[in-house]
Amino acid sequence: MITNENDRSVHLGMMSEELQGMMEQYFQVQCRYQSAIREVQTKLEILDNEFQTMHSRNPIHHMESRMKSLPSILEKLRRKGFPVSVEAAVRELTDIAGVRVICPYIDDIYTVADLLSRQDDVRVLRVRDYIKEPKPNGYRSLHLIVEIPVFLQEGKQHVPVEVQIRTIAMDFWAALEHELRYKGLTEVPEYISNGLSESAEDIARLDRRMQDMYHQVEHLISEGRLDTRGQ
Ligand code: 0O2
Repeated sequence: MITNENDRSVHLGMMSEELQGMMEQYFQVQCRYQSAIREVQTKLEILDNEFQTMHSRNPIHHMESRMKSLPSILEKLRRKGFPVSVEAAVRELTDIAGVRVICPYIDDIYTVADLLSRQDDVRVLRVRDYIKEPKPNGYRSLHLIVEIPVFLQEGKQHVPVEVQIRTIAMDFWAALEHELRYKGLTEVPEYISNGLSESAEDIARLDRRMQDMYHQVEHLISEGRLDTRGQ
């Protein structure tokens, strides 16, 4: 992983003054993306609270958010063949603002996605279901690109936010896989990539098992065969 700004500017073939200029431009547009993250997180918190009131449990375990760094934005623009500028980033990229939602169970992922998508000021631009169709390396998550209105002094702006929704188990795998990938390895030995995709399968099995046990417990409670008075 490239961490030093100077290294990054060399990597991008850019003079540091040029990068500095872009940093200033990026700073100008950051506010709308940060506000969009807050809007999405607030919507999700409200949905989670309401769900808890109705069903006595939370479909969201926790949330994280991040703004894509400028060097990683510029790298992505170059990789995709777009002009390398802040204007192009705002025009072409939909993952400058990101919210990650971690859920206890697989069903919760689809519940959260559905409740968010149904809000009339949320426009779903794209859905990628890497749970139904995992990536070849085993990566699983539901990705939504949503666009939401943000009210700023200059007027209403429609801002895209990438929402990644996954279980605790999927998040565990993705975090460790990400760490391994960013060790700077140019090529991962086959037995490691096989190990990663096998671990992803193990984790998917575990997720399904936990989900089944949850349904069984719910069933027992609904039939009055489990005592919940201790709650
Ligand atoms: P970061 O640090 O999260 O910003 P592209 O960049 O074109 O490959 P695309 O098509 O825009 O990506 O979106 P995609 O593949 O639906 O999702 C990209 C994001 O999902 C990544 O962002 C990661 O956060 C996550 N992701 C996708 N595939 C993997 C994977 O195999 N392993 C892990 N750990 N995460 C993954 P960034 O920009 O790569 O990174």
